[in-house]
Amino acid sequence: LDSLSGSPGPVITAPAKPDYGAVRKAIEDVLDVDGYDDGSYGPVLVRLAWHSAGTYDKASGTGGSNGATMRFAPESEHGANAGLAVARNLLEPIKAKFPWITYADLYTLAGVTAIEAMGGPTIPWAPGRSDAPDSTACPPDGRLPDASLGAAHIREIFGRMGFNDREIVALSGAHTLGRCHADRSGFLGPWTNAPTTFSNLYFQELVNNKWRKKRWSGPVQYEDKSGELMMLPTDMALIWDRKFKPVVDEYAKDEETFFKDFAAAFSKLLALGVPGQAA
Ligand code: DDH
Repeated sequence: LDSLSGSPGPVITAPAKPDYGAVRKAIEDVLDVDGYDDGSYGPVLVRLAWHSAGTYDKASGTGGSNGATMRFAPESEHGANAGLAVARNLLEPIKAKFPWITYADLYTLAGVTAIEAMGGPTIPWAPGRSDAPDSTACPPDGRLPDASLGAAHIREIFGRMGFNDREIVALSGAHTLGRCHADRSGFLGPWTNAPTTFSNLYFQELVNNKWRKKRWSGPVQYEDKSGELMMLPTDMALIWDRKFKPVVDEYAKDEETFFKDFAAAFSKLLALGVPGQAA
């Protein structure tokens, strides 16, 4: 189109065989940084992938990772996305080095690469996303879950994307990674004592630890006896709901099944609304 209109816009030609392995390697190389959180950008990259995809609405086919609309306001400024500029900015030099990859593919591939690098399962991932040119396709605010609510809200949010109870619990296991930041979400602290290792520890903590309301001036959250570990109200909903709870128990005992189910559910999440990858 540029040549037709006569304007010398940038022309980015995809290589004959795009080397996604090289992109993965570049992502791995920026993960570990002493002094950032628990020493890894892995968790925040996983959150970026999830928030870019978790806006999907099955009924209308809107939202989802295709388009990488989180680059634009208003989506970049949605409350749920506070702090994710850290992850997007981290990926900018990689986008500059591999200009043929779309932001939408890069954001999702970064989440997959981070999970695998942190010891998680192999996540089936395929390219094919394109980048929206502007904010027109940004989803409305409110499509991502509200941590202060309960099981009905969780089912409504994930049901809209097309997930069942078992998939919801599996996906929630991502909270084995990372932490809450007071200046991003208002909540504070990690869910596990190994927040840069992908494992079933989150489920073990939910089931085997004792949780009580934290006494503080912040939003309602739960803490264990040590005061070091936390759970959100939506995390507690997984053990308070009689349909979610047996799945939590199962994953707490059986990490292999959790890994298998998580890989399938996370892969499905990243494929929602992507042309040719419809779940
Ligand atoms: Fe989450 N999450 N998440 N989450 N999430 C937060 C952090 C991280 C909810 C709320 C929060 C998923 C589901 C839910 C990750 C991955 C996933 C924080 C803290 C809040 C709040 C943000 C901050 O302060 O920095 C709620 C509510 C739900 C829900 O299901 C009801 C899912 C499905 C995933 C996924 O990846 C599949 C990760 C990783 C983090 C840690 C980020 C970090 O910087 O560390």
